[in-house]
Amino acid sequence: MKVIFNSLLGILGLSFSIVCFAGELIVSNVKMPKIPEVSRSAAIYLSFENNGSKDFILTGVSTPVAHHAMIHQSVEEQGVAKMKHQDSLTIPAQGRLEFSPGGYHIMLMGLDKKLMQKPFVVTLSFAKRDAIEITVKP
Ligand SMILES: [Cu+2]
Repeated sequence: MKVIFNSLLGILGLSFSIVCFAGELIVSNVKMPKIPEVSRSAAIYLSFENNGSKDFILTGVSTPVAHHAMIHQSVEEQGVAKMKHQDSLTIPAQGRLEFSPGGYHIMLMGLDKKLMQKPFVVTLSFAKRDAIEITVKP
């Protein structure tokens, strides 16, 4: 199984990561678009797939490479683009939740650019569940 997993990653070019949590929650398509040299903030996008019978409630994010990490939703109000902080988000049982440009994203602010030169860990916290760690490749 491990061999198959590794060879799949090879074929697909290591541009994403998959984490299985208790065989129920799958995190995939983890992406962080390139940011300008001077920028100290970045967005991360990913996909959640909940194959379990109970909701997962995402309650927070953290990473050692940023002073602040939070869950945001991009919205447009009266023609003005805004980002709204989300205290929690539900990944419904047998459902999906996509973080994508123009919608939900993990927002990193106050980046440490040195730490970001290598793959880094982002911890996702859930209500009543263990946290999981994903690896983001800059
Ligand atoms: Cu944001």
